[in-house]
Amino acid sequence: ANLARILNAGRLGGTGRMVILPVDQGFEHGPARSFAPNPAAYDPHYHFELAIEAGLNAYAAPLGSLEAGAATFAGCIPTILKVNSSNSLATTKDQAVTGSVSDALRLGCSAIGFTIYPGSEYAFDLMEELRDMAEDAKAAGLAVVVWSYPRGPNLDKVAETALDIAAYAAHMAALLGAHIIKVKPPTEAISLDAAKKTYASHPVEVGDAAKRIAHIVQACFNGRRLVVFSGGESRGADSLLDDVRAIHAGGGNGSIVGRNAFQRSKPDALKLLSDIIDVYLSEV
Ligand code: FBP
Repeated sequence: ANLARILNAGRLGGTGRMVILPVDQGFEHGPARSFAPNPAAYDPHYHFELAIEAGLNAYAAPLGSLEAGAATFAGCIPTILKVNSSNSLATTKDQAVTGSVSDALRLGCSAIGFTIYPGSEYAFDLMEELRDMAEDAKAAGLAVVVWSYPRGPNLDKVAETALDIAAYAAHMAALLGAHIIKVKPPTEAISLDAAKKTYASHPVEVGDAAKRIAHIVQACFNGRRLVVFSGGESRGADSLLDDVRAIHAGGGNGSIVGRNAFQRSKPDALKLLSDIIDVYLSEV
């Protein structure tokens, strides 16, 4: 029922597609780097309002942000409590548990959100933490959203988004029991150097952007799990919309767009989010 709340909300309600606003960048990257481009975004109420006015499916954020808006926006939009967090001052590719299933229930959330870093020295700990939290979340009827970001000593920036690595990370999130899997849009395939004694995949057809998305969907149980793709750093609307068209054409379930939304002025963000939703409402 909680997954259905997300799927049935907003302008995309009932289509199987979704657009989510994630605002954990203040934690992950720092406040000024995240919010200085649009200072209104220092206020967590701003993000609730933006997601609601844009007709999005859900708003995802860490504990403090959801608590700050709970009294005002209760029941106005499905929320996802991000229950682990990293920060840019840290020296390890790890995440601290910063929220709980009982916090999510107290705040009326529809889901918990959890980041894993396949490839990190801490990947197994993160997966075991996710296993425990997902069991509790599911027992309480909450959906589980997994941010699966390949990251670690053997993965450079190119490998982090490489198609075969991204598909592997997405598949592990599905195997860990995620209802919604979140990855970055995949770039070209790359099998890691055998000399490094790390992952070397079966060759994957690189294809165009839509074919790459289709391969990620295939890795998420052939479409039996929902998969959404992040927006990344703020950039021109045309480039972001090209990604969204490829996600739509490749059978992805939607977008989770943070910086490209809240770092723009509100009218510009509303226009861009509306254009993104229109893509998902169009015929493939
Ligand atoms: P964006 O649309 O801003 O990229 O948000 C998606 C997201 O996953 C956030 O939830 C998270 O804070 C951020 O990307 C992490 O980005 P990175 O670790 O690549 O800097």
